[in-house]
Amino acid sequence: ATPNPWWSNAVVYQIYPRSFQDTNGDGFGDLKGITSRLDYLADLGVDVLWLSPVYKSPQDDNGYDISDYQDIDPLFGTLADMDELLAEAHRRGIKIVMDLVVNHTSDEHAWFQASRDKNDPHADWYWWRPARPGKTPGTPGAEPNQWGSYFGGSAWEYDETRGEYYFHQFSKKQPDLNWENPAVRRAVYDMMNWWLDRGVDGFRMDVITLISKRVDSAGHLPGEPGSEIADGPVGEEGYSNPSPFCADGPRQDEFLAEMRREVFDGRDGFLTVGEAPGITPARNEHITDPANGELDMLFLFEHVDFDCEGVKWKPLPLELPKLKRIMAGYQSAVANVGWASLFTGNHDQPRVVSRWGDDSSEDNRVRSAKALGLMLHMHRGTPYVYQGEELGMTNAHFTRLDQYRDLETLNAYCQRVEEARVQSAESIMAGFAARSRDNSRTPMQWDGSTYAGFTAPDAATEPWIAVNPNHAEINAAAEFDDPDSVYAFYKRLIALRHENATVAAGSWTLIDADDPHVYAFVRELDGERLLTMINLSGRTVDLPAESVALLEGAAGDGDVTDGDGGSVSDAGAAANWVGAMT
Ligand code: TEU
Ligand code: CA
Repeated sequence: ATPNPWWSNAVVYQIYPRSFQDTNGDGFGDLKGITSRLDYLADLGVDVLWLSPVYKSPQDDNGYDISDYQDIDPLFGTLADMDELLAEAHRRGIKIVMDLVVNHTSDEHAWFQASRDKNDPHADWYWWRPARPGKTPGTPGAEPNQWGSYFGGSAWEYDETRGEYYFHQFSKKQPDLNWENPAVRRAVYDMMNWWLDRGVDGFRMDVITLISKRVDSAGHLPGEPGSEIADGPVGEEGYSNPSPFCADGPRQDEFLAEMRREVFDGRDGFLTVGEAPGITPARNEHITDPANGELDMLFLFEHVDFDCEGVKWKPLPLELPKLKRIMAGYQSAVANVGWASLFTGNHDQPRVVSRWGDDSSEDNRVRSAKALGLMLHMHRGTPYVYQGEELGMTNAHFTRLDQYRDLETLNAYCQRVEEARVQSAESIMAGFAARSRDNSRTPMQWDGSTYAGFTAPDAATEPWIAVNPNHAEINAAAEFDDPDSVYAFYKRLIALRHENATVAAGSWTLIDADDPHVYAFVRELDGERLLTMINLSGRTVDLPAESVALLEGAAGDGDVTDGDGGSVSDAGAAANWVGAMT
C-alpha cells in the first residue's frame, strides 16, 4: 500500500485572525500577533495552521467577502507580514494553510465591478439575470426565482447600473462566481498557484461544494422564466432553498479534478480540505479517494446540523446515539479508501464544551472539555483544533442583541422576528446564546488581564467584540504549566496522534451504539486494540455491556494497559483508568 500521506497523523489548528492576537492596539487581531504566538502553537504540538481569510475585504462577512485575493487587508497587516509568518512557521516545522473563498467574491472586487457592464469581458463572471417579465425591476416578485440567502432576504440583488439581478447565496456583498465560465476557473487557479509559489502549504476551501449550480439545457437556473427545472417549495421565511440546486452540483467532480491538475499536480507536502455542506459520507469517499484526484479531505456537517428543530436558532439537547450513528457513518464510508476530517468547533459553530458538555462549573467544564477532546481525537482521521478549544473556552453567554457582531445573527433577528414573524425575540435570543457564530469569535484568552492579553490593557480601542468575562479563570497562562489543565490534556491527545500508530491508522468500530450516556469505540491495528469509553452524561453510570465484556476479556488475558503503560488487573480498574483519562 502507498505510504500514508503526511497529513494522516497531523493535527490542524484553526486560527480566526480577527480574534487571535492584536499587536497594534486597534482591537483586531493581526498577522504579527499570530507570529508572536508561534512558540505557544509549537508547544501545543500542532502541525498545520489554517488561517481564516486575511485578504483585502470590506469585512461584511469578516473577510469571507474578498475584494483582492492577492493582497493582505491592512486590518491584518501586509504581504511582508504574511511572508514573515510563513518563514517563522516553517522554521518551526509548522505549515500554513490559507482560506480559499472562491464560490463568491466581494461586490467590491474589481471583477464584479467590471461585470456590471454587459459589454465588459467580465460580464459573464457572475450569475446575472433579468427581472421576471412584466415585473418592475427591483420590486418584490421581480426576482428571477424565489431563492433565499443563507444570511436572510432574497438571494437576488438588483443592480441599477447593469439593470439586472445578481445571485448571492450569502450576503448581498458576496456575489456568486460563475464557475461555468472557464475564464473564472483560470483566474482562480492562477491565484492559487501564486500563493503556493509564495510558500503557502495548501487551502481550506470555503463552501467549495456549492460552486457547481444545476442549470437546464439552455443554461436557465431552476425556477427562472423558461427553465426546465422547477424551483423548490417556499419556506416559512418566504423564500425557497438554493441548497438542493447548488450543493454537490453536476460539475462538482469535474471542477475539483481540474483544480487538482492545474494547481497541485507536481507539488508535494500540501493539504487541501474542502468545506462541504450537502455532501454525504459516500460522496466524501469518492471526493477524497486519491485515485479520483480531487481533494485530500472534507468538512462534513451532519454532526453539527442534527441537534436543532429544522433551524439552528431552535437548538435541541444532545441525543448521543444520534451523534454516534452519524460519526459511525462518516468513519465506515472511508474505512478502506478516502479520509475523514475531525472537528466539533470552528468560527461558525458554538463552543463544543457549552454545546455538548457542561460549562456551568469549573470542574464540570474541565472534565467535559477533556471528554469531548478525547472523543474527537481518538477517532480515525485528521483532527482540527479551533483556537481556544485547547483551553476549554466557552460560549460568550451574550444576553443583548447589541453584543452580537455576526451578520448571520443580526439578519436572522430582522428576518425571523421582525419581518416573517416566525420566532419570538425571547426564543431567538436563546437560540443566539446557544448557536450564534459569535460564540466562538470572542477574543482568544491568553491571560487574566483586562482584555485577556488579546490586546493591551491600555489599548486605544476596545476589542471588536467583548472578551468573555470568564477569561479570569480560563486562559493560556493559567493552564500552560498545569498538568491537569485542558491545555495539557490536548497536548497529550496531539502527541498520541503523532506517536501511536493505532490512533493514527487503526480501524474504528463503534460498540454499545444505543447507550445514551457512553460513547465507546475500538481502534485496532496489527493486533493492538485501543478501547475508548467516554461518559458524556455528566454523572456516574454503569459501563455498557459490550465495553465491559471487552475489558473483562482483555483483563483476563492480563494484557490491558492503562494510558501510562501500567497494567490493569480488572475491568473496574480499567474503567477507573478511562475515567482518569477523561
Ligand atoms: O460557511 C458556510 C456555511 O456553511 C456556514 O456559513 C453555515 O451555512 C452558517 O454558519 C449557518 O450554519 C463558510 C464560512 O465558514 C462562513 O464563515 C462564511 O460566512 C460562509 O462560508 C460564506 O463565505
Ligand atoms: Ca491589530
